[in-house]
Amino acid sequence: MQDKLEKIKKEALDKLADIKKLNLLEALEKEYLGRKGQLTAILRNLSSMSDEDKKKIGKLSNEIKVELSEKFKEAKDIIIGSARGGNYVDVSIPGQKIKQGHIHPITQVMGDLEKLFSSMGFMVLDGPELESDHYNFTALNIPADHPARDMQDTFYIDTKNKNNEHDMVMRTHTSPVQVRAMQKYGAPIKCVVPGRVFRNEATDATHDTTFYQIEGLMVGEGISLANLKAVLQDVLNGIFQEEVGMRIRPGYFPFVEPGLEIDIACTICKGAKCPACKHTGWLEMLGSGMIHPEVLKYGGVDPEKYSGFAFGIGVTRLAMMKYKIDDIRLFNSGDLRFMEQF
Ligand code: FA5
Repeated sequence: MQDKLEKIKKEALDKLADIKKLNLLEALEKEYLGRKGQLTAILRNLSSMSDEDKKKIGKLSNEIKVELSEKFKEAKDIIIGSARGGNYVDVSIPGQKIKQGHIHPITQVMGDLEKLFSSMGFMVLDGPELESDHYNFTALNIPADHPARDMQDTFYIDTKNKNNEHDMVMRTHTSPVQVRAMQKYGAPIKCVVPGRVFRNEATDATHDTTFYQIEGLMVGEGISLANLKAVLQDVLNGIFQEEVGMRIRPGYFPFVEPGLEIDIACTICKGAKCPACKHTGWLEMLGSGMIHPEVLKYGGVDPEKYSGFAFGIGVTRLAMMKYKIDDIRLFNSGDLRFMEQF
């Protein structure tokens, strides 16, 4: 019986190899696998066989049946495909839905900021994330032994300069590009610098180790804090699409004089006090001030002739306020349950 089965299989496959027409293929399939087909007849006869044969012959018959079915299907696909010029598409197969992503909420806010600043004539510039100690600190009036270095602890890279000092850092802010921009373009200048920054610090609802800032710089003759306030108020109103409460406090940054910290009214609790605003109703959003004469000099700009303001907005914090997110760490979490809401 085993030989008979192998013979049926060989015969079917030999005949199949010569078939080029669909009606002949269907007839052949019927001859072997149809209700009255040769293979079906053997399977139907299994009940009259011994237990041992039932097992052996039944298994082999089924294997041959599966193999022949597959070969018939392949041959059918080929015949149908070539009948339609080889471009056969089975429109009855359900389509595969492609999952569509979207822009990250921080990128959305950053794009809005760039548009707003561009509309006011600011250039959009870029700077390196891996920055030299010189641009990140020294050129911003923070020499090596200055205690202000402790305000922004960072990640030092394991390379050393010729004085055997670690001199490359993951930048702690976008401010290094202030000096780079002045050196490249001189004064007058109006630019913003969006980018990612890094700090070695303990995280909480409003602090992360990796976050985004946008630096702003406006240097010219007769620039004052009044210009700074007007630009920032316009941009914040533009981002939130409403009048935003802004609070200006004195703040210390060695690269500006005077220095300011600017808070916005908490959009999450509307002043009712929540963890996102550390129960104060306000959230610190940016540092700013009039550029220190030493920094202008590092940038090759004459402080006797020019003055300018600079600011560094915490864009991740701004995104928190815009989308009413009460923990900053969610933005970098990669958690799709969070991301898919935007
Ligand atoms: C600075 O980074 C200064 N470079 C800003 C500046 C620019 C001052 C130009 C003067 C002139 P500060 O460390 O305060 O300052 O950070 C600026 C903003 O970044 C903060 O107001 C806050 O919105 C955001 N920020 C600071 N640290 C974190 C953090 N760990 N996680 C998330 N956002 C932060």
